[in-house]
Formats: sequence, structure tokens, C-alpha cells
Amino acid sequence: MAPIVEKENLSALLVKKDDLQIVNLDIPKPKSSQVLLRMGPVGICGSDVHYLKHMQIGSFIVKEPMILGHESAGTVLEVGSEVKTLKVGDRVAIEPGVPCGRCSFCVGGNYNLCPDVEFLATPPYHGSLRQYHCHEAAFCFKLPENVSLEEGALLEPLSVGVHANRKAEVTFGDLVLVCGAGPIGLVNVMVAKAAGASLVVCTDIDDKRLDFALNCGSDKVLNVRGLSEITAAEKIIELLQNRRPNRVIECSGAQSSARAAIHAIAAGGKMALVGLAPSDDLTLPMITASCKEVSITGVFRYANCYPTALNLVASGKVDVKKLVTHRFDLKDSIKAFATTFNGEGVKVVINCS
Ligand code: NAD
Ligand code: 572
Ligand code: ZN
Repeated sequence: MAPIVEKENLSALLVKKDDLQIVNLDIPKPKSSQVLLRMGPVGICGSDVHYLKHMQIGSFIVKEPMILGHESAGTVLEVGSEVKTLKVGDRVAIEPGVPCGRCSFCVGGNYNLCPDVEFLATPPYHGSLRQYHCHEAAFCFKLPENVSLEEGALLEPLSVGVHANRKAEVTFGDLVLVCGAGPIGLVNVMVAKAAGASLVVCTDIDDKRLDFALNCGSDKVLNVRGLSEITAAEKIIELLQNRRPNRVIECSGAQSSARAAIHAIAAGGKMALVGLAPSDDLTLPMITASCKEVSITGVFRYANCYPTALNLVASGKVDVKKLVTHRFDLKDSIKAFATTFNGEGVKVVINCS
């Protein structure tokens, strides 16, 4: 067993609204089913920034200081007594949600819907933006040599893209509309192309983000700023050479975007709602959706998606590194969060090692 020489466990702790502090906490000890990890890169997610700025998302309220971060990877330093699948020195991607494993959702395979899931950096559970972190070995995925720790961390948002594409049943030859070109829209563009979509159109209200979408494989992009829902729908159809998208993945959370998508989508189409703004519910044109027999599905995180996300990266079918615009050290976490909050980058990654 490798000795731990450092005594510090610097951690990015959300103490109160807009107050993130780098503090030294104890190095945790792994339970028998866990591994202790020396943390590497941790991506900043919109939810981390939202907790920093509001101390709450929907009914999830930060009542005690909470370590942020859930897009992460690290290196195994110590294994619990029951762990047979990992060894010291393995580099792993961390799947942040550990479900109960016993409820009907877990047993049925939809463990993302487990009501007792312990998800990193979702109150009351700490996240992994720290130097040392213990995690269930069953939710750590060993990285092959050709996959970096940074790519391992980005398997988290990529898994959201894998799950959403599965829920929308994207396959060969599909015409796909991805609404929103933030990190989540972009991973959905990448996965849709990897799944064989023949044309992907991506929308946003920001030209810089749309340039990013083109670089991530989107065939066409549309800036919908100032367009009515009907005009946006007409322009989407024009970009698809007068065809309607048969698959939509909504990743903006904006009501006008979801409404335009319902106007644009083909009869019999499938639409996955990924964008969630828990405080603003959506009012959608359901009569239009119903007359076209549109299937609308929710998307809540992911289940059984890490292995596929890892294969997409390891095989070179998806280049998830393209998302990273900024890198910071753990001690500069406050600057890193400001970069994301100010909309300067797409994916900001903090290195904990
Ligand atoms: P983001 O804020 O970086 O990206 C959203 C993008 O939508 C931005 O680029 C914004 O300019 C664009 N946008 C705003 N209004 C628009 C409009 N009318 N039409 C088209 N685009 C518009 O956020 P993100 O990290 O990419 O996440 C996207 C959404 O997905 C968020 O709502 C987030 O909470 C949600 N999310 C959901 C899940 C889930 O499990 N369902 C998982 C992760 C993220
Ligand atoms: O990567 C997981 C993830 N999930 C997000 C957002 C960002 N990252 N979701 C949107 C917010 N919900 S929630 O139910 N919640 C705070 C638990 O409102 C979870 C999914
Ligand atoms: Zn996230």
C-alpha cells in the first residue's frame, strides 16, 4: 500500500452564499467497499455555480458547509478490505451518484431515480473538489492508458449526453435538433453524431457558443435570439433542407426554446427534456405535441452510461477535451468559479493534485 505523505486535504468548501473557501479537512478513511482517491481534475458544473450563488437548487438547500464538485477523476491510493476490482495506482473516473442498490428503481436498472441516491455536491452530501476523497469502488471506472484523468472527469457530463440520446432514441440517419450550446448541449451534439445522426442542428442565443457547437460536430447552427417560436421553428426546418427534426434534445432550459422545438419537430418525433430550471416550470404547446404524437421524455442524470461514455472517448469517437477552455489549480478555485459565472468559458477544470 502506497504511504500517504501529505497531511493536508485542501478542499473547496461552500461556507455561505458567494463564499467559497479553500480549507484543510481531514483525509477520510475508506469503508470496506470504498477506495481512497488522490483527486485529479474536477470540472465545474452549472449546478456548482448555482449552489455558490443561491445556496439552493429547487428543494435541495445547502444547510451546512458543503464541498463542491461532482465531475471528477482520481488515482487510487488505498482500497477497502472488500474491494476486488481496483488496486493502488489505478486511475479512475468517478460516477458521482451512489444509489441504495435495493429499491425498485435500483433493482429495475433505473438507479438514477433512486430516492436515496447520495450524489456528490448535492446537499446534504459533500462533493469531490478536494485533494483526497473516498468513493464506492463500484462507482469508480478504471481508465485505460489512452484516456487522461481530465477526460475521465468529463465522462460525467458526457454521461448526461449518452443518457439523453438513449432516452430520445437517437440512431443512424436521424435529424437531430439540440437546443442550447452549453456544455450539456455540446456533449449531446457529440453523442448524437457518434450515434449516427445524419444532420445535427444546434441552437443558442450566443454566437460564441454556436461556434463551439460547430467545432463539436454540429452540422448547422442557429442563433434564435429575438426570433419568435414559430420563426425559430421555420428556420430550423430550412436548415434541415425542408425536413423536420425527428429527434430533439432540449438543453437550454428556456421555455421559448422547448416551445419552438415542439413546433419544429416531425410527427411521431421524440423529444428529451434535459434543460431544467427548477424554479421556472415550462408551459408547452401540448395540443400541438399531442396532434403530432410527439413523445416527450424527462432526463434525470444517467444510469449505466459511464461504460459507454468511456468507450466513446477511448475509441476516439468523441473528443471530450474540446470542451475545456480554462484550467486552474485548486488554490485558485475562486477565480475558476468566477470564470464560469462570468460566462467566459465553456468547461472550466480545476486540478486538485
Ligand atoms: P448552460 O447555462 O451553460 O447552457 C445553456 C445554454 O442555453 C447557454 O449557452 C444559453 O446561451 C443557451 N440558451 C439560453 N436561452 C436559449 C434559447 N432560448 N434557445 C437556445 N439556447 C438558449 O448550462 P449547461 O451546463 O449546458 O446545462 C444545460 C441545462 O441542463 C441546465 O438547465 C442544467 O440544469 C441542465 N442539466 C440537466 C441535467 C439532467 O439530469 N436533466 C443534467 C445536467 C444539466
Ligand atoms: O451532472 C449532474 C447534473 N444534474 C443536474 C444539473 C447539473 N448537473 N440536474 C439539474 C438539477 N437537478 S435537481 O433535481 N437537483 C438539484 C438535484 O434540481 C438534478 C439534475
Ligand atoms: Zn453536473
